[in-house]
Amino acid sequence: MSAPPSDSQPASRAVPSSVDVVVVGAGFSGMYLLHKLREMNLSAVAFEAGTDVGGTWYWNRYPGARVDVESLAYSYSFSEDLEQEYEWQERYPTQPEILRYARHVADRFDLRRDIFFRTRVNAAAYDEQGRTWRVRTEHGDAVTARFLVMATGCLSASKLPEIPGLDRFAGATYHTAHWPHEGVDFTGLRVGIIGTGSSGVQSIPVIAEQAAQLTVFQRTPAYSLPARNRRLRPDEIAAMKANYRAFRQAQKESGFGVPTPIPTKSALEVSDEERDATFERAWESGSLVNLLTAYADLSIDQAANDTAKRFIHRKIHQIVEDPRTAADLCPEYPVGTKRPCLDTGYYETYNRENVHLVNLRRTPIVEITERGIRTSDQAYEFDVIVYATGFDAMTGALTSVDIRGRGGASLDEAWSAGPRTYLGISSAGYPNLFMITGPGSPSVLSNMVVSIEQHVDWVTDAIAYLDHQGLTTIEPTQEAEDAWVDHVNLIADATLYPKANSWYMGANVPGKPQVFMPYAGGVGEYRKTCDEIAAQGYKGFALSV
Ligand code: NA7
Repeated sequence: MSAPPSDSQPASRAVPSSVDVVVVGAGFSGMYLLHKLREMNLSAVAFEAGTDVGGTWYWNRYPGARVDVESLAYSYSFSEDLEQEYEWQERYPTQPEILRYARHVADRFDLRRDIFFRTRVNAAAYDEQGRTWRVRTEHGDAVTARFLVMATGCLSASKLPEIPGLDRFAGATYHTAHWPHEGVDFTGLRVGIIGTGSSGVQSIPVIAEQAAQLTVFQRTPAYSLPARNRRLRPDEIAAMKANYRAFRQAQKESGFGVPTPIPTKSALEVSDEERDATFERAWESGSLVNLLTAYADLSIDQAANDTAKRFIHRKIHQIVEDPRTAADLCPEYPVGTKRPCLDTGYYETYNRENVHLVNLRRTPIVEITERGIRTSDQAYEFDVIVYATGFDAMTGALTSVDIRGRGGASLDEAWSAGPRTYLGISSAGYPNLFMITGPGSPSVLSNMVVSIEQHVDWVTDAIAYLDHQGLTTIEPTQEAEDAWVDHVNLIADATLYPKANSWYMGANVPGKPQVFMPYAGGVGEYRKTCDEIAAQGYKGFALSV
């Protein structure tokens, strides 16, 4: 696997022996945290495995990588100056444009001086006597902190497929989440790609334009909508900037962190013509949220959801010329229960002569060989294999650090039957440990920047509250945590989400317990709950002096 080269970052400085807060990760969460902690006059350091800021947008440099939330909405709201002065170029910015934004924020707020790059955190142990966390890095440094915040992101621990012979292939291999910084030239090459989630769906059309041949190995098809990306017009940027405060408020109160009208109608109560026209508008709009919120019951009623499924199947059959390929591209699970994708020319790509789809449901991969990939019916030869096989999502980055709470209890072991948190922010037995957008919070079911800002604000408010009250620790009670886990499950079970084998459920990692990890009750409702808990003196948490 080709490793990304290092591209920047300051020379060696000594890691301080003690700070108020250790932050793990310098993506959008870690950056905003550092900024807020500084404003509170708290000392903090962040450790980051990459050579620069950006998190997800630092690592995922595969061709065609874009965000699926519009730039003017997928941006920080904490600084009005930043909001007003920053110039987004595209409706759905590319990875380089988002990384440029992250770097701009790091420069603007001088964040890098508190970040140690090229530094993974290996372990963190709670010292019950000292009421501090002892955090160890891969370089052997240790730092003591009153608070530990895991700003490690939901999609950071990348995952290779469990296929025999992975090391045998003689050609080049790349994982979409560890793309070489200098890019890859596929010109004239025979390329095999495994995986058709967002990373596959976005990269396949771009790779197909360069490669001599592209063979796509698909286990589960994705539902994908055309992004209809374009350059932003000056008038729409100006209109948003004039209205930003109201827009940000609407984001906070919305279901997905993207303001949309709340649907009231059932998909089953309208005529076929009306429904088709509604879905057509959503398809034309290039917005996932417009599709997912077209009717009130799409996420909870199978028959309602089937109407959206049939609409998208029809679209796929209209676009893809070969009927068998089109049928193979049509998903069967309910729309929206696995992360839907936004694409640029994805289905059209299958009309190219140099692109071939292999349906792994029919002919599974048997092994990787020295020359390529062997399925149950054929051996394929490649110069390059691309793994677009995703992540150990939501928990992988948390449990890959050896976190030990009270009595030396391992977080990894405590979560062996699935993650258990209170609000997706904290876990019983782990005082003063916070997670940003952890499992049990809306996280990946939302515009991540909105959820990140909410969690960072809530966590820093909690720290300020403790300091103001002369308290030292905060930790959820077991009862509050159990009740929250039950609540998260109850909401998930009222939806169609558990009907798909998705990474939301942990289903993509063999052996991972299958529980629905994000909170599906919506960003606005969730925020209200968090605010009420704080207003009631952090109800459900044990606070101690
Ligand atoms: P995803 O969405 O987890 O997609 C990974 C893809 O790789 C998916 O199609 C998987 O099929 C496939 N996969 C994984 N393991 C295998 C094996 N062993 N054999 C064949 N195919 C396999 O990751 P992405 O990086 O595309 O996107 C992650 C998120 O980033 C996305 O949801 C957006 O939120 C942004 P499966 O579905 O498991 O059958």
